[in-house]
Amino acid sequence: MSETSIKIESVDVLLLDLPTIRPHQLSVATMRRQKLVLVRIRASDGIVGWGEATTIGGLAYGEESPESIRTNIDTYMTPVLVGTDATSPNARMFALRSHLQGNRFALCAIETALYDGQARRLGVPLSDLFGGRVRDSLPVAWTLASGDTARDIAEAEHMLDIRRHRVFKLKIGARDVRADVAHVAAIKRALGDRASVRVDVNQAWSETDAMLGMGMLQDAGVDLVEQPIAAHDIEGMRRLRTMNRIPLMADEALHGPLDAFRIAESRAADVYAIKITQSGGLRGAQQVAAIAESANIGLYGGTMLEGAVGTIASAQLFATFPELAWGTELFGPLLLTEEILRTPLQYRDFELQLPAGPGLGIELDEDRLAFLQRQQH
Ligand code: MUC
Ligand code: MG
Repeated sequence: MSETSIKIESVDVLLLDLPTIRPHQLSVATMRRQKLVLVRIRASDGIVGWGEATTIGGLAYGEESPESIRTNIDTYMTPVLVGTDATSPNARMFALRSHLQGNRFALCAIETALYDGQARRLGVPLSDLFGGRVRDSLPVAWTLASGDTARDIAEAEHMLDIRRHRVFKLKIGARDVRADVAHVAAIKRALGDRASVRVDVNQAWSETDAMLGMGMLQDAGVDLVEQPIAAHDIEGMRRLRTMNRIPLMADEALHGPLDAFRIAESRAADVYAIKITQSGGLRGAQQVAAIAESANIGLYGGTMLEGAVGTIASAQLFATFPELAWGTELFGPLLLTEEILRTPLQYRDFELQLPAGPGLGIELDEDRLAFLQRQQH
């Protein structure tokens, strides 16, 4: 192993609390704002790498909050990183993992920033460090989550008109099963074959709710049901999968390669929602994809509603997957009212276009970041 003289000089965590374009209702939280967690790593050769550890609804979705991520990075991770070789993300992540348990989101942000820096140093897109792209753009679903059927239909029609999305994921589980299914069925009836309609229950159903709901959703023409029951209930997911014909996608149940292996072994899902944060980083997510591919499980590129950094980091990795049958939902930046890039991400013809430049291929507007941070105080 060759040590270079290029060292990590600083690791900064920036929290950025931004309004959403409309309330975003999930069974676990209603989001009116999103708190981005950005990580910036500077190296002694002047290269700066960026990563993101954004989560949903404080502690409502996962066991790391924006504030705990910042504290844990500042207190326990930065001291392990500063002064060490900036050019080997693998060596750095190995060293970090031998100092701590868990903290998948924080580790993802650090790993992404190290890979971004190293790819910029080498002058290649980040995807090249994961074997290279098989596609230059990715289909992107949109989540209809206003909580109002007519408003959701109008929003979907608008997205179809402007050719931004033709796959819609509906957030359900907060209401009674029959009321939720009626809402979904009305949207599917209005959109017909012009769109794929899917639902995300975010673990809200019991197994009996799910037995009833999945049958009715299939009859309504819905294409996919995401995480209908509790994430830990792999046996219940296996039973639901065998008793229903509508495909079942694992989301919260997937915390990286070990879960991917366990769920594949139990045949408890048809599709995996791969998220780089939930997988503990890009390499973990690549391993989840490899397990899914070997087990004939379909892939879907998931999001934690990150801003531009986490979104494009995910896109750089997902673009290297040979099979991505269910597309992605990398729309996070479109849910926010503020732009933090010098050139916004390009969404057109129902797809997110991957940038060609080195590293993540984006340039953060640091003046804008500073302005938005000042506004919060
Ligand atoms: C989730 O559970 O999938 C992804 C899209 C969205 O609207 O919410 C997230 C979280
Ligand atoms: Mg989900």
